[in-house]
Amino acid sequence: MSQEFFPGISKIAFGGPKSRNPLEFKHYNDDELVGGKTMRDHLRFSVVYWHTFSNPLGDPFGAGTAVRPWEDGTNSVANAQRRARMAFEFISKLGAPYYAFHDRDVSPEGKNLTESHKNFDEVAKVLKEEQQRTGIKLLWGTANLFTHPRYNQGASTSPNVEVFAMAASQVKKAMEVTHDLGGEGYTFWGGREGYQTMLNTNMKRELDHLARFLHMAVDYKKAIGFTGQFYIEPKPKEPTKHQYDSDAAACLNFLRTYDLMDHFKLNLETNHATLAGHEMLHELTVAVDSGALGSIDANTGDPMLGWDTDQFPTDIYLTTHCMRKILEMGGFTTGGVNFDAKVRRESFEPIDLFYSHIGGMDAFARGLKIAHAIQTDGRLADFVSARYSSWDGELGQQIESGQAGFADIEKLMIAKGDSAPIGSGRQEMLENLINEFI
Ligand code: XUL
Ligand code: CO
Repeated sequence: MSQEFFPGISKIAFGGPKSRNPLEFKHYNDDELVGGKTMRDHLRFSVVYWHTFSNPLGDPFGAGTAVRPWEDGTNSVANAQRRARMAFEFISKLGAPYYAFHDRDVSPEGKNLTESHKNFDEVAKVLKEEQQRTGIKLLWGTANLFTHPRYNQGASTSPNVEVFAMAASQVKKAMEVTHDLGGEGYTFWGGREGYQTMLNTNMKRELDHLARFLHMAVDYKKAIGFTGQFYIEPKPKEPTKHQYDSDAAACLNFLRTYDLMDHFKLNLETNHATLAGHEMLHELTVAVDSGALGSIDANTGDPMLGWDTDQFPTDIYLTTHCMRKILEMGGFTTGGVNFDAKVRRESFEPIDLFYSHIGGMDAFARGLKIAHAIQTDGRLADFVSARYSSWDGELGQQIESGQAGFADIEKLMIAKGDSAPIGSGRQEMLENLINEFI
């Protein structure tokens, strides 16, 4: 048989809430039904290739610390192929049904575009074999348009047209490979699609180019018959000072302005929401209200650190609120809970990859069960409807339907003299209600 990369670790089992084994799930029980649907189908967990398999765990002050015995230290195709075998052993043992990648995490950049394409094909062959062997599926693919020095001033928003053309060629290839691997989606994250200084920036021209780029992708999607969902992933900054896809509302505005709404949904990431000064719940609500929530990149920041630390989510309030919104929209269709999260530089052993994912999966499994219980209980939703119930009366209906104007309203209020007193917002009572379930 082939090499075993995680000897001594067997398939992670469900041990139940009383288990004290750190290599067992306490809450994630894939076949267990929650509201008539398995946890597996509700959560659609996905492991990211970049942080989990290709990240040496360096930081701006220090070298990579990751101990990864399967790496031979070269940037060769053979090393990338071995890494792919390792990745599938990990995902299988973890029991996640999906994974996600960038072109350059799975395969090395070549000395020119042809060689990069060839490297990608050679690794994709192994990915395909491993997908078939294990049944693990590709949640989404994407192209890395931010690491290579050519993208230092943007990819599709670069002031240089040939940089745009390189980015387009890279995306074309990444879409083809994603399609060939049966990917259920394709993500656009504009890591350098923004600016460092407005002094040198023609924002309108850059946004026009970004839109043209995405329209080209939509056309090419049709040309190759790829039916996966396109996602756009908001993030306000980092690496650039300002990124155009800064938050869910900015993305929706961009998509509507450029007639792209029908072709994209949002892939929302918690740490990006907080960088934008929003709670994840805010971002989820903005997306769900526009029928545009596609998938989530599950992680969290550290409240003491202001940057995108991409930590594994362990906060039950966070996972509960994520799952409340996902249940509210009727569940994922193409998307899933994708762990765009990395172990800390201090957690450098291979086994830490297991602990981190098990914790994230358990936190989301608990969030799912709690969110389902809150939904079934109904008191929270009832409170919110009751809070707006005055709008269900005659005046409210006239205003909402557009029948009443300022003059009619003023006449009414002159007759009444003043508005009726408004009830308490009951924030603390509702916080206590959530705590009943946690
Ligand atoms: C970066 C980030 C990306 C995207 C995919 O902050 O979240 O990894 O998810 O390009
Ligand atoms: Co992400």
